[in-house]
Amino acid sequence: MTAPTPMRMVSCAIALGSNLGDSQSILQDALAALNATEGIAVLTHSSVYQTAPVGPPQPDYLNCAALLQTCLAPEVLLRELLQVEASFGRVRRERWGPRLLDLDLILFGDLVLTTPTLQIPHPRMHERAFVLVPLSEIAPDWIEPISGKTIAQLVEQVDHSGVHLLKVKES
Ligand code: PH2
Ligand code: MG
Ligand code: MG
Repeated sequence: MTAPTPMRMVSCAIALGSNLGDSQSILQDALAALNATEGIAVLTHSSVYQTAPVGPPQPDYLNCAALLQTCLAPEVLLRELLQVEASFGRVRRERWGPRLLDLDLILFGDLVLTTPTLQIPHPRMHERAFVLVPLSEIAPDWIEPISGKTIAQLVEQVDHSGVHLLKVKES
């Protein structure tokens, strides 16, 4: 008899955003939906921030970040994230346009991966205060594997002026 293969658990970081509908409830409910997904556990999440939109003119966003633990492969995790987005009624229209829920995979352990459908680390994480500010709250010491810099170092390099703390995380 062979011993069962132990499940390999990986820590991941995701960014959540919403600028349509009741964004605060959508972010909270999305975290619950992810935690209820097989193979995904939500370890922690950041406070919620109100952020100026990057891209075409549109309403401000609410953004937060979360750390997940998963036994899913990156592409499978991405599919689950897209499924949760769809379950919140997201319809994909213009790039960077307004959305009910956006779930972006930012970091997957120390993996560096480029496929036609997925790039890890997220290719624009370094320039996005709306990703780095929430993430620095929950994972300041995580090393982004391409730059070799911590999230705390990366967040120092971006302009925070459009990012405002809205709802402090209750512990
Ligand atoms: N997401 C985008 C485009 N622009 N701007 C803010 N402030 N927050 C976002 O989450 C965001 C954005 C595309 O995913
Ligand atoms: Mg996004
Ligand atoms: Mg997205």
